[in-house]
Amino acid sequence: MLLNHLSRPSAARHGVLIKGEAVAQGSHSLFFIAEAADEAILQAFLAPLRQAGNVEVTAAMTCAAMVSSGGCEERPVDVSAEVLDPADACQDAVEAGLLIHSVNPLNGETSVPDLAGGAVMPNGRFYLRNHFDIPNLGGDNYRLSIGGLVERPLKLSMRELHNLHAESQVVTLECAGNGRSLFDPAVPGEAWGLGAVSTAEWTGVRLMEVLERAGLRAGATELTFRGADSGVVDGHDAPVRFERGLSLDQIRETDALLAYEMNGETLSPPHGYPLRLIVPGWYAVASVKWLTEIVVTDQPCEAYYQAEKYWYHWVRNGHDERAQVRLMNVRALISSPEEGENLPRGDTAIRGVAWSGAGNISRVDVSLNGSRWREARLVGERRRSAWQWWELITRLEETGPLTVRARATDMTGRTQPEHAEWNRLGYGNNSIHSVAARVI
Ligand SMILES: Nc1nc2c(c(=O)[nH]1)N[C@H]1C(S)=C(S)[C@@H](COP(=O)(O)O)O[C@H]1N2
Ligand SMILES: [Mo]
Repeated sequence: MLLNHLSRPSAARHGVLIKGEAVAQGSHSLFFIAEAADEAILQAFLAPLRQAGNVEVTAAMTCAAMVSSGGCEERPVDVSAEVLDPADACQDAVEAGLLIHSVNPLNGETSVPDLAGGAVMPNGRFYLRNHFDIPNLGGDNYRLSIGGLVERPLKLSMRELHNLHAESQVVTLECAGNGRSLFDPAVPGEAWGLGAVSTAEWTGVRLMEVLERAGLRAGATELTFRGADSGVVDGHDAPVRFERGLSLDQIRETDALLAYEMNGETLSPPHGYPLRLIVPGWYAVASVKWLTEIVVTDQPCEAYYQAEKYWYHWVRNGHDERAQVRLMNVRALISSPEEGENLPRGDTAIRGVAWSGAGNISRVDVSLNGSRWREARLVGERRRSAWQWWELITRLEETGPLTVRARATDMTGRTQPEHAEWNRLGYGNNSIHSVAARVI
């Protein structure tokens, strides 16, 4: 009851705008930033919570600091010059409207109704997924080093990278854990709702171009990408770096980019400043941020986030089966109506986005209250690695509950399951999205 009361539509009905929220792990506290015309409105809205526990209201700035410290309790933070202050980074994310899951590392998702809008997400509302502290790299001293099985090891400054031919690509990034909280039974890991996905236009240099400059030596088949971030993980005494690998074939197939701009702005520190990898079509774990080093080898990468995480572990007929997490599954999300929304009778537009790592979207079908699937109209440009807008105009004749479901199919014929297959670490959940609204 209280959670429903705290939902954004319910808050809006009370004249309260919720701008961000956080739950401190291990302590039964909920923090959020809310805006209302005056404090009395806010206090009235909070009354049901006061019956269940303690409520404290403080001015917004202080409140943002509380949101930040709330997530920091368990891990002491050493704020050195080389990492971003977690409280500042969190405050920015809260103010931009991200739903904060944890503060250190900073993780926050885009709110699904916010997906409605332009072809790309504004940078501030682009979800954030970090495993460790956010490196605060200086652009002037930065060098990208390329070594291993190459003819000419390189150390490229940002100026040198900017002097190479620039390319722009609109690419959707989705966290492999997006939708994890909807798996039943529950799985460990960041409990993402459905908003760990966003789209941006990325500008930078084609990775192949840089590799050609370095010159690949005979036998070179694999690359390791090193991020500047590191930290302690379960089962390892020494801190591990964030590192991922790709084969040369995978790089050629995906046309990976070394990006320094996001939607025309210099990459921000939380999104990987000054340089990140963008691997179109792959779950975003492949798109290493704060990229400082590329090592060319003849051996597949065995780093922690390659070998121990980002594997599907299915349990099939009592046996474990595994496969590496790679291309994004096909998926549609409904951005309008939003959960719990009241729609007037008459004409309405059902809208959302759809994407797939394996190919363009060929169709999106919508079903209302379990009726037959009806094909939605695909809106805007078809881009290979970016989400596709879709819309269905329909007439709502009867009042009462309205369940909206949307299902995408891609050019390779892949479509969405009713329930995605459960796996131990909760990756790739592309179950058909369902939204419960009401016609009034
Ligand atoms: N260096 C580094 N790169 C990283 C990560 C990270 O923690 N460190 N997280 C990865 C994961 S799991 C995701 S989903 C995306 C998130 O990118 P974003 O924060 O720009 O949305 O970055 C990927 N690249
Ligand atoms: Mo992710």
